[in-house]
Amino acid sequence: MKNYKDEIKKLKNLNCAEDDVFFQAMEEVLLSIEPLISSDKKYEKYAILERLTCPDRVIKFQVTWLNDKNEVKVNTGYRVQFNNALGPYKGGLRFHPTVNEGILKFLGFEQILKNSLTGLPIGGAKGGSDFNPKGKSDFEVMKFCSAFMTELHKYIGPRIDVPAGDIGVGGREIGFLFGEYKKITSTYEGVLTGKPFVFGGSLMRPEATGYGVIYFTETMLATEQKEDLKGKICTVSGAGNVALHAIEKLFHLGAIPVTCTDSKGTIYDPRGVDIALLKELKLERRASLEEYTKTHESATYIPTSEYPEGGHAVWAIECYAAFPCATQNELTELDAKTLIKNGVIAVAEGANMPSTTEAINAFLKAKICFAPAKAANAGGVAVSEFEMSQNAAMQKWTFEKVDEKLKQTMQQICKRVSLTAKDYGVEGNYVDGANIAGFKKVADAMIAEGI
Ligand code: NDP
Ligand code: 2IT
Repeated sequence: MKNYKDEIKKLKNLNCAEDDVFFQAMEEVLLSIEPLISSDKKYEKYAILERLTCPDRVIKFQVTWLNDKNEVKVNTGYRVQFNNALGPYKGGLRFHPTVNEGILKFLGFEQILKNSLTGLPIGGAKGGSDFNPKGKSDFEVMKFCSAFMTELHKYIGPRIDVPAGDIGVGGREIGFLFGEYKKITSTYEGVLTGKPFVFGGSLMRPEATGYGVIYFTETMLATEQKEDLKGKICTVSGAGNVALHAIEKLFHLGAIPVTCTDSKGTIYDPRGVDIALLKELKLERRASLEEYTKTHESATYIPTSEYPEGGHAVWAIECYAAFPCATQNELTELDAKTLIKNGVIAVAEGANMPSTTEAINAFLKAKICFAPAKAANAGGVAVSEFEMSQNAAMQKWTFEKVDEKLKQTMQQICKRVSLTAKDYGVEGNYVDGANIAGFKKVADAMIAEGI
């Protein structure tokens, strides 16, 4: 390859790589894998970079549904089937007003390498819609999900593409989507994961991503010979599925998680976040975090609008370990510098790409133990694959069995990432380790499968 950096610029200009967040995710990977690409001509010969940075296909469709006032509403639906070298396309669906093709390409691209790191037979995909579930009645969400599946069902199947949840898509939405798929196809099969337990869901899938992040962090801290989380102050962003369960597992280990956030503000509760109240507010009532302080005078609520441009209140709180679990680019360079100044030891990403490129570089330069999303949050998709296995075999595993397998998976990912970093001369750099290990497996499969 003549000039690697020029080649990256060229990839940015391909029509399949037009979006900022997608390029951010892609550039990080391409820079990490340079030593591998330069050392073996086969990747260039088989045009792996060009093939891996362009989705196999992008499906885009109209979703038309009726709201409770019988008004016609129109949204856009997507499924980005990125790469199936290792197994059926696999990845979540996001329902959020910001969803567009670029965001789903970034998420789908990350998913390929994340799924590869799990060691399980799953390819990478992502989908969703610009539909906003907030403020909608259950019947409106149901009608939207039915309309969405009317189109999506043509492209998915248990051996083809298996969607799951992500932001705005939890057990309720997966249930409605599954019901519609079943009705249209007259089949009862594991075409979606994250299903409620009563009809084919796996125990522990709701907990898996958050618990997995903490299992990964424990292993990383031990590998890097740092103190464990017991008794340590931790900060967490987000108040959804991933954040809630990361907070829960931190409590199990004797840590003290003191924050959570939603799109409107941050809660800082120095006594430790009240997990029961958080579940009630966010899972049952879908309410704003502002309500937390009504019953908890010890806590402070800081509205997002009150914090200076370029920084976030949650990352200004002193902590041993920080866990960004809300959304992409929510932790900036300014936030990273504040965390470092305040003595943070570890940062583990529960959300997908929550740290900006500049923030990651600051962490790496300061030798913070930094666990990138594609390694740290792979527990969710790993348990999704366990759900696929259970469905295919018509079995139900116990909570303990799934938890043990999740723990082992996270430990194995951590070990593999850390060893790969060492092998490539970047010991302690889990970003490069994850990118190289994830890429190598997919690329080698693509070469073996021919063009
Ligand atoms: P949820 O929808 O359950 O929760 C999302 C949380 O993030 C909410 O607290 C929400 O606030 C907040 N949030 C969403 N968008 C924004 C935004 N633009 N600005 C500020 N806050 C925002 O989603 P999950 O917990 O499932 O997902 C969180 C992250 O984890 C995402 O990056 C997702 O891709 C990633 N992830 C999820 C997995 C899973 O299994 N669910 C697996 C691996 C990664 P509000 O309540 O106000 O909307
Ligand atoms: O980003 C992710 O890994 C997810 N949203 C979960 C994907 C899955 O298929 O369980």
